[in-house]
Amino acid sequence: MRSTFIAGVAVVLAASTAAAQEVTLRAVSSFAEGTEFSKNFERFIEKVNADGKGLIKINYIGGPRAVPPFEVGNAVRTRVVDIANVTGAFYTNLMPEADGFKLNGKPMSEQRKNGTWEYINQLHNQKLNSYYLARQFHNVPFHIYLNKKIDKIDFSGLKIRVTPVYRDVVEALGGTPITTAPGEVYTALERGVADGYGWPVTGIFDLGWDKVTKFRMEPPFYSVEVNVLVNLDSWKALNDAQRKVLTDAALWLEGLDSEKVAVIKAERERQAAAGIQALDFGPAASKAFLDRANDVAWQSVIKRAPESGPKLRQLAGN
Ligand code: 173
Repeated sequence: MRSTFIAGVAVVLAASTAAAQEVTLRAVSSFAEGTEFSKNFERFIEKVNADGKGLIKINYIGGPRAVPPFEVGNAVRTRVVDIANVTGAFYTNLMPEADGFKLNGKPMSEQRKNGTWEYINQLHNQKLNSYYLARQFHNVPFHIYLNKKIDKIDFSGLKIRVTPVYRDVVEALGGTPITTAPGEVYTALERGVADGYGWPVTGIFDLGWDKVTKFRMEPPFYSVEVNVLVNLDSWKALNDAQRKVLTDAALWLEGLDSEKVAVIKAERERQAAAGIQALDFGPAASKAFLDRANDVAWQSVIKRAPESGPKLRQLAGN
């Protein structure tokens, strides 16, 4: 009788200790739920919740309806949320050099070995009070999509929807940049407020933009970066086992980039089938565009971040 009672108490104690140790993190994405640039983050959450049972759980609040895209960086910084899926382009107000991450398209396995991850993590620690848990989509490029046909790579007279990703190159080529969140792109095109927009090669079908897009300009340029950031105080409050669940899932998430080769091929075919015409001006014009795009972006990053800009450029090696 007595030993049964003691065993019972021991079980209850063990259960309550485990329950007390399970931490719940609040998560948001800067992209709409279920769309291309949220999907893998959502898979990451499922994995953490499965692998971390009893230790750590992520409560996914959702996409831009929860926190506007350009405020997600600040929401992580101030611990309004614990973890976020967000591109550096959306928090350049807090970290101007975040605009330089698109200029490094090396696989994360390499960036984690050669000191790039560590340096970018330090920048996040200092400027965004956050931990740089993962970077996704290093092998997915951007394009400029247009509704007016051009006969050379020149945006004179065109209004083009941008974020910091495309602003400098659009201006350098004579276009008028208009900054909007992704959620406003459809209406801007439909109303003719914009004649085109910057966006990755993937994802234009998610919000129906294929219906308001005529051309995709070649060549592809830069490298998409969507990061998983954890508020630094939330990160420090975790124990080793909890951090391991997140870190293992982060490496797995980065590995999902290998799926993108096939996704990009399928997406280009789907765009062609939807009547979106590629505008290709040949190898010489493409090379000139890529050189210009690279130059103006680094100049802009280095001007706004004179210390970290050159260091990021050296790490990117371009
Ligand atoms: O165009 C954008 O909104 C943008 O900057 C971006 C960045 C990464 C992935 C998708 C879009």
